[in-house]
Amino acid sequence: MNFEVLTLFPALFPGPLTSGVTGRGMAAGLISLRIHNLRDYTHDRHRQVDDVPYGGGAGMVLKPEPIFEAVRARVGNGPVILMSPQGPLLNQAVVRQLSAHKDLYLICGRYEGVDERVAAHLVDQEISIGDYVLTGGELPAMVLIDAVSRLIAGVLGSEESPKDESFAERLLEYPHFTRPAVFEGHAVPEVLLSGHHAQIERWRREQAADRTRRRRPDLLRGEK
Ligand code: 4HQ
Repeated sequence: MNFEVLTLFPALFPGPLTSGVTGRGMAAGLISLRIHNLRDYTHDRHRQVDDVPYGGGAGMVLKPEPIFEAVRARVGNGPVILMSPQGPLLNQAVVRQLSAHKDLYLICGRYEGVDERVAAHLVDQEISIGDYVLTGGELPAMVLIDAVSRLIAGVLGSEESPKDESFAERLLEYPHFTRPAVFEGHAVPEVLLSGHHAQIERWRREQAADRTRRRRPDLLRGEK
């Protein structure tokens, strides 16, 4: 899987992606990142990537030309994604769909946003990582890269590999415990020490269902 990232802050990458599972995946050649500085796609003396908004108002808007040029210079034909709070929320179903592509193009905006003609005429999908306002699309792009990367074959070790992703998309996880069996007077649930695999399975299924009902009823209604 190859991620092509368009950004005004290339130094932010690969950043946290070099650590842990994603770092290993990159070192193994299972994941690659290519970072493109949008300023390299300007042609004027000042290498201007932004301009004042038509109609007035505060802040600057990213100009369309460098973004169109950077995307049109692309090699693969994977979808072009704009990280934006205007898009549908990223969830595990979207992550799974994205993981089927060989290349993804991720546009990271800054300032007040990106000229609307980018979203309207260049981008295949807008994706938001949540209903809050960040200073740029780089952290959202890293979130997307992280979530997609762990679904690429070989990136997770066989031990870590999630057996049933469809299950994971509809329910919260059951609680996990490790040693010691009693910590500061708090004991691990008996059943987990019993070695009775069928009972453990059942307990975990019940716990996952209970927690989801209590904490995230929206998941059970299929809203996500
Ligand atoms: N942005 N999910 C980039 C976000 C955001 C989000 C705000 C995107 C600033 C320029 N992106 N603009 N939430 O907050 O994806």
